[in-house]
Amino acid sequence: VVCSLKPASSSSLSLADSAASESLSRVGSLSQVSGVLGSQWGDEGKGKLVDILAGHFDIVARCQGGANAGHTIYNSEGKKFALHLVPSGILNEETLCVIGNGVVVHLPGLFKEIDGLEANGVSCKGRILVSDRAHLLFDFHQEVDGIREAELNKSFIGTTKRGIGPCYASKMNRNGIRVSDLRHMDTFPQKLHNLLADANSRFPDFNYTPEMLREEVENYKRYAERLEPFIADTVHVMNDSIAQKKKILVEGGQATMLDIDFGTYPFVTSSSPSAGGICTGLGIAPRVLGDLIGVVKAYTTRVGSGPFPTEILGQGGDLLRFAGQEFGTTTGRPRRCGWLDIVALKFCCQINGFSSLNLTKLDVLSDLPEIKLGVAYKQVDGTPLQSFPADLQLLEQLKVEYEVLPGWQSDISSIRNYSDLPKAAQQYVERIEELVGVPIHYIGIGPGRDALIFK
Ligand code: 2SA
Ligand code: GDP
Ligand code: MG
Repeated sequence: VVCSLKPASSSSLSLADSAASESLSRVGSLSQVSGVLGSQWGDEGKGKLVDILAGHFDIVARCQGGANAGHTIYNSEGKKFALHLVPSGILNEETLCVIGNGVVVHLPGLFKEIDGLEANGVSCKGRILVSDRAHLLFDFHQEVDGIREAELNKSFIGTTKRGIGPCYASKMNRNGIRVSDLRHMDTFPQKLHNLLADANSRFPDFNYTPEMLREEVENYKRYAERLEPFIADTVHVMNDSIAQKKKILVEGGQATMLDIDFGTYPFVTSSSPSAGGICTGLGIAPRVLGDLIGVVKAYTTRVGSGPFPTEILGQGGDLLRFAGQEFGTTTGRPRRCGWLDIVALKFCCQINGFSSLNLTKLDVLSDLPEIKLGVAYKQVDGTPLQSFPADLQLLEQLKVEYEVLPGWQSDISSIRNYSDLPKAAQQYVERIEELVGVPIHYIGIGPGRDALIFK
């Protein structure tokens, strides 16, 4: 039963002294190339951890996705920033932020984000590199995203309508346009015409006009000029930095359960948010990858359609949504809420080989008298499932077996040492570790920068 939950506060500021030395040794010992990846259906709080760790890394790099991502972070004064394309290392002045070849880049959106950061005192000049191999996401990709969703009618995916699927489709169709093409404005109009004519032939609701092409070419002449100082051969930058022993933190967007291969297809995004996407999206070798931290909410949320075995429908879900302020960072959509799904989490740990986990939003569960963990899946005939199934019909029908743990029913948001957490909260954390077989090294107890317990 979920009852009388309060909304989370965002009052935390800088790292508390008691936790500081512990945090420094833990964070300092992270591998030269480390990663922070989502291990549910997104919005686990990846941005917050990346922002906290950024000070210990020379580079923070995005490898996949685009402005569908919404990463919320707070600076030391408690000011809120919602990032979409710019990596969450941007608030740390010393960090170089790389947008890798695997990312799809909507230039007007990127410039708007940079302008917003600059207006709030965050200097971006010389601190952001955009891969010359990254694909450009045009306004028409966003329009097509909407048209496709409408065509799907009741089976719509629930995309962010940021044009992500259509842009990756252009990439795979091999008629996409890349950042490096902006350096050849003589051939750019023909390439864009081919792309728009292709969409025009496929979608009756898409009205391509010569005026549209003319306007967009003029826009992109200006964008090309503005982007020039940001453009880099980021594959070279990444590998050269590795050779120079610089430290790199990779920031995942979305999560493994939304992965084009491993997620609940077709209710997924169009990129690879799991570990494999790091190599393809940045051009770095698998052998250089070290620590990968899986970020997991103490419960589960999902935004958009698709199976969600541990979903809490009705009032229980509403209360969790209110307590956790579960609304999309990019679209503002209410997120569906449910219990922590251990079967899905184990599947994610397997695929990514996480070295540790960051359990986030433990504070949101603080008022519950009891908390459930989804520990096993059974088919309707009672046969247990060995792993997270591919079959969507099976996923919709299966029964989840729950373990019920006692709640702690006290405010934990100002606790900074693991041993000070109520016994029931420790029991919850340790039971998850035991079931999943991966240590939880970081525990989130609030949205602020210092609201992190190092275990
Ligand atoms: P898309 O737009 O093609 O990538 O959508 C496909 C599916 O992927 C989901 N998706 C996300 N899920 C959670 N968070 C995301 N980012 C935003 C946030 C979402 C928002 O941080 O809150 O604001 O609504 C994200 N991006 C993509 C999407 O819901 C579809 O299920
Ligand atoms: P991301 O996409 O994984 O970076 O996550 P989002 O930023 O979309 O959503 C996570 C939300 O939870 C943000 O509003 C964060 O500020 C907030 N958050 C992160 N960690 C915690 C935590 O431990 N407790 C609470 N209450 N909020 C958190
Ligand atoms: Mg998000």
